[in-house]
Amino acid sequence: MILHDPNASAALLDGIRAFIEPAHVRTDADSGLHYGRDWTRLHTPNPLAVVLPGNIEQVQQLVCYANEHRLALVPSGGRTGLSGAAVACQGEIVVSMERMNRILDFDPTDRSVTCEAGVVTEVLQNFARDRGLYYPVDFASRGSSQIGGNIATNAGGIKVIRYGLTRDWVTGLKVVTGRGDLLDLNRGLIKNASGYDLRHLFIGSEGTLGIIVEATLNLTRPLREPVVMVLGVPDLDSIMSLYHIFRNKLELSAFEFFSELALRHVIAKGLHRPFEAQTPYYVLVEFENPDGRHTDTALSLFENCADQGWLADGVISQSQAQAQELWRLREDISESIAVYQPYKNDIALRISRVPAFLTEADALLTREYPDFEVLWYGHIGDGNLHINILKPADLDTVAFAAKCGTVSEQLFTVLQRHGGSISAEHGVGLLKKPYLHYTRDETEIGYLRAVKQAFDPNGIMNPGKIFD
Ligand code: 2HG
Ligand code: ZN
Repeated sequence: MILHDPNASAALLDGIRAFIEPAHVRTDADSGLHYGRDWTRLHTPNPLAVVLPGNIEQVQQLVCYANEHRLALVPSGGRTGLSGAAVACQGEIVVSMERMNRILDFDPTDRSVTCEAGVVTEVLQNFARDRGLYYPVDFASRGSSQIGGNIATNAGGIKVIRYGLTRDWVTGLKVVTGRGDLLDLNRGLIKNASGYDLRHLFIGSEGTLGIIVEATLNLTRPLREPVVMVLGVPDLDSIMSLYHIFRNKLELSAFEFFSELALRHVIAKGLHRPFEAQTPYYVLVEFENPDGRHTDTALSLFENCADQGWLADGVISQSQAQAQELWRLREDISESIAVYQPYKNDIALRISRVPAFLTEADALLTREYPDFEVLWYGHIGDGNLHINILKPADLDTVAFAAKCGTVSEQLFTVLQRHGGSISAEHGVGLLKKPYLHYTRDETEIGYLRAVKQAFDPNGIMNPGKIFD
């Protein structure tokens, strides 16, 4: 229970200023707005304060103080999340990791790097690249998202088909639990069969168990001369046929899709069509092609698929610059539609279930939203679909959210029947909380609550996120 008395807030914040420099305990409206929300825009930020600790000791002191005074804390990274997990709309204290942004250690033998939680993803990627290595967890918000936030949502992105999720790269974590204890989890070990691996509880915990303060991450060798193909596809079934055939013949580092309706939004922002033909769907395939060694295979796959009627047109990148341009057709979609306040779905299925689900979901959405613009895109090679429903200009936000909420129940009923998850990579946060039971049954949620209770007995860590 959070016992927050507004009249006492000034004194409480002064208490924090005793161990964190006053300049880093902010209460101005701009900071509240800036740090009090993520990329979702449904909730109005209303934090009590924004605190920017500079080291682990200050984080620990803050958590202990919050326990003593029953203050709610919202851990905050780059705030690029899409589920409202970093939103502070109930007088919480935002704990921004922004100042804890140092890369602390690099070991070429271990091929690992240790950094503070506030390191921006792209900074880490560049750090690895400068040492001839690669941090392969990648997504459009790489320029702002932070490692701590990535870990807290188990971020996925565009290379999962080859490299897995954030979870697969974390070999060590330092966390301050909701009790204020500092845990040093797994310490970079590859093998460690010494009981429960608490590191994995914190990965994807969305700030509800404690605060991630430091991480050790594996690096790998960079992709060798990656090549990108964009293919124009007539229907959803053909996408799956392409997936099978391309995956069997090439080692893919990405297999993404987007619809013509989605493409139109990035074209409107100034990008060029990949080729003249317009098809209902497009697939983006990426694979390594050192010395052009797989070009012939890719071209013959293209011919075969065209003969089968699975694709109508396509393009293959001739340079890294062109590959990046083609990537933008997919990566820029989310930002290009933000102005329409889309209702976002980020669902996951086993790949074998994707075709049947797609058919049912497509029929449902066409029936229920005949007048709404529904955009399909995502990491279909991972079984991860982003279904975005754009708000019609003449519909107010509340009515739109209500309608989308109703259809979500129907959509998630279908998803549940196919054994899917209501979130693949964006997390539950506030937005998907009402639907968690479609993915986790009550018994399992009971265990989640027990875990929360063990790490955060006073319920101060990001209360109201994932479940109540
Ligand atoms: C992406 O894959 C991001 O582009 C955002 O996960 C997805 O906008 C979305 O729904
Ligand atoms: Zn995504």
